[in-house]
Amino acid sequence: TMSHASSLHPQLVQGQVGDSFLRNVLSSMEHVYLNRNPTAKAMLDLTTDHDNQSICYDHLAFRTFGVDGHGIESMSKLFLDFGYTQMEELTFPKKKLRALWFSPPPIPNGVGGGSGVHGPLPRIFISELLVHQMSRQAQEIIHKYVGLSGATAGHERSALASALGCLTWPKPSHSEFQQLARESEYAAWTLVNGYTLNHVTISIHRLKPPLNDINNFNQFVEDNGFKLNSEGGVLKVSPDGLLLQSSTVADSIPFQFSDGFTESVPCSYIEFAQRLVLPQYKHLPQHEVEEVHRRDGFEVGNADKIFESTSKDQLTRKA
Ligand code: OOG
Ligand code: NI
Repeated sequence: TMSHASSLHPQLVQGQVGDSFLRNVLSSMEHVYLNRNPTAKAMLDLTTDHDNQSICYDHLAFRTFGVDGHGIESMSKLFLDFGYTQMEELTFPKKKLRALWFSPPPIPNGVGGGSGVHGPLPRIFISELLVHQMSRQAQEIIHKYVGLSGATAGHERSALASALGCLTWPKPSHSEFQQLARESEYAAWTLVNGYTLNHVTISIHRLKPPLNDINNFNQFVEDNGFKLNSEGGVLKVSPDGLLLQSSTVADSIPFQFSDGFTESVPCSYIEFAQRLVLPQYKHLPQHEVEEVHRRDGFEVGNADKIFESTSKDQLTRKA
């Protein structure tokens, strides 16, 4: 079958038109995210204030239900259409999740020149719940909402929903939310947040000193009164020692369930990533080091703990 990307005009995919459209979509997603998540907004503002800093996003992340076209592919389509490349798979058997990440198109379109979504195009991390591995009860709830969404092809409108900040399915009842949360907090999160941005990640190594060191940055976050996800330790380090990540604990937002009950539910968080220079480029003078010389990709062990940024344990944790 013909790939989706090839059906678009090459100039749209690789030229100014496509680049500017994609950035407009990302900007709307970011707008929804910043309006709902005061911690993320404050951290971006504080980082920008530091020496008139321009910020680069390392990656953006989304969550999905892996069933009937509503999984990773429902969200990845947009990015593949605009020149992204699918990269490695990550699996999380205990959490019943899998993820794929997508690499941005090569320069010049990837560069941007501005800050945030107007800077270098970010990597994209999309995960999905392995719905068929859930209990029958949980599967029934998920199939109900995904089915209602499917009736109006909601999975083909994931980017639109994300940019608008709305769900592609009706609001669930409080008991359905709780039922899912008992089995998988990821499932419950996805039921009430849908395709909205799960987090954006600030590229720490691209900041000015001293905040270009993630330990200094973590201190900066805590000095400003924000709580970091402490699961497995605040700093998550890949086995090769080259990918360092940390994240805040998600903000919460009041959610009105279909039965009229209103309760606050976890929303989104902000992540920080420092990618160190690969051993084969260690000799390069610092001013010649570019993103391609650094550790790329993601790490299962780090990601497994970062997922916990929206968990009840982390949200209710005292200091
Ligand atoms: C994604 C957690 C993993 C990373 O950078 O490894 C992650 C999520 O919470 O949906 O963000
Ligand atoms: Ni992330």
